Amino acid sequence: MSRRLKTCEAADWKVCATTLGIHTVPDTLPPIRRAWTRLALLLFAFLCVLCGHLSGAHAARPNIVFVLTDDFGWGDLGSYGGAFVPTPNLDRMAREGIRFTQFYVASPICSPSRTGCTTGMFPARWRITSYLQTRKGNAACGQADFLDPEAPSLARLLKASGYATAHIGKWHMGGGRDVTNAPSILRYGFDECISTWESPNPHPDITATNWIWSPQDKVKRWDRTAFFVDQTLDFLRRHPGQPCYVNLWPDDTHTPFVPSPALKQKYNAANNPSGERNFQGVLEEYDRQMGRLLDGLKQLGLATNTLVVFTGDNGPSPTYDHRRTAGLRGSKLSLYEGGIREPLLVWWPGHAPTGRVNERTVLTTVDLLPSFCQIAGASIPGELAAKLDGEDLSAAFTGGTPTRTKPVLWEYGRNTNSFAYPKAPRDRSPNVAVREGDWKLLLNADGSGAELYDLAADPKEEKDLATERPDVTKRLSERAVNWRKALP
Ligand SMILES: [Ca+2]
Repeated sequence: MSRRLKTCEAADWKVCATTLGIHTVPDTLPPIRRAWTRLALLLFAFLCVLCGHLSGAHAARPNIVFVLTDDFGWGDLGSYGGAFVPTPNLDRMAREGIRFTQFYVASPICSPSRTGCTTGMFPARWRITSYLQTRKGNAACGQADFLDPEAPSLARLLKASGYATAHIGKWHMGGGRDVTNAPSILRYGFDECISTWESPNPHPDITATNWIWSPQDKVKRWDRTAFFVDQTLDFLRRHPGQPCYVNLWPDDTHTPFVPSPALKQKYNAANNPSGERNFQGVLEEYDRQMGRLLDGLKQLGLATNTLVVFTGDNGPSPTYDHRRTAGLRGSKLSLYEGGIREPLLVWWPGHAPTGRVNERTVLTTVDLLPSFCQIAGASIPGELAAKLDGEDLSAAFTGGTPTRTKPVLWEYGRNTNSFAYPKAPRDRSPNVAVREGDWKLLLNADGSGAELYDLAADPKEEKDLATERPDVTKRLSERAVNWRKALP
């Protein structure tokens, strides 16, 4: 009966009456009793739906589609000043929703960044501080081979509250290369999954070989995001009357850049998997697919009850002379802003205001778990809530400008042998950082090499204030070093 009632909350009262079994009242009952039973079910269905509307339950359980783009740049989007190619679809998303300018990911590289999205915790707490690779490589980095399936999981919490859940796209929190014992993605709270070679669940149509892509793949590299968008829309179509949570995590715009033959010709691109012309073709197609996603939601009648959140997992590589970071210092693999500050677009017609730019709220991917749970009406057990590094800033998704109360902390890499990146000296950061208010401090794990920046005045991190403001430097250094010492 409880499953039937949940369906009732999301359906109109006629559907609800059907769900409750109005058409299956036994014919063996006397006619009078049959009529009274049907009338009672109709009345009950009407009251169920009325109560759902009055309590806000109907509107409070939207679908959530979380788009995590691979290796994306602040300067890739037109709405953030990018000029590589027109990005009309993602710019439309910004015009029809909210664009954030102070959004951060949990790490400047895939695996720990994704761990932050999944767990609502700083990824170093789960011993993931770089990209997950071979077992030998992971050991050299002092990190785990995969995300502990006992770690908190956003999808698991949403599933427990009645959501249908799917992971579609790159995973990179375990599996691939010689790590053959990583738990299935389904262990992390997903009903369904489709993934790439860096996962325990590679889809055969995109993994003909044990590598990012192959010419033998049934779905070609340049059609892969379209494939993931199709799968996302299909999942939503197959779950009418049930709220859905979908990780749509494409592996564009990660190298190798392999545009379609037509786009390769349009941009006169050579066979250069990291070339700018190749990137232009990939970005144009990626933007087109994001438009297909939004249009598909409208065609399914789901646009006003689906929250779409678009961002990237870490900064770009290559940066093409920092045009892809819009001049921010750093890149992928760096704790300077170019590695961790990402575009964030929130599209939720009828709920999020149009054309809003939020320049005040400092939001991070570890805040997504508590914020999405709040929006979905999913409860977080108290013991788990106390462990989270993120906080509920869901008011920002409907146009508010909440102020965070917790600092943001990062660790990237555990030793200098494994982390001699990026190669450009000016982009290579210390490996621990903290942001508190407008201050950002970076330093080495042993407390040396502190650099202090006032991001409100100096977002490009050009003027180190560590010696000018010893009070702030001392306070934040102690905070960051003590945090680092407490990590497993
Ligand atoms: Ca990435």
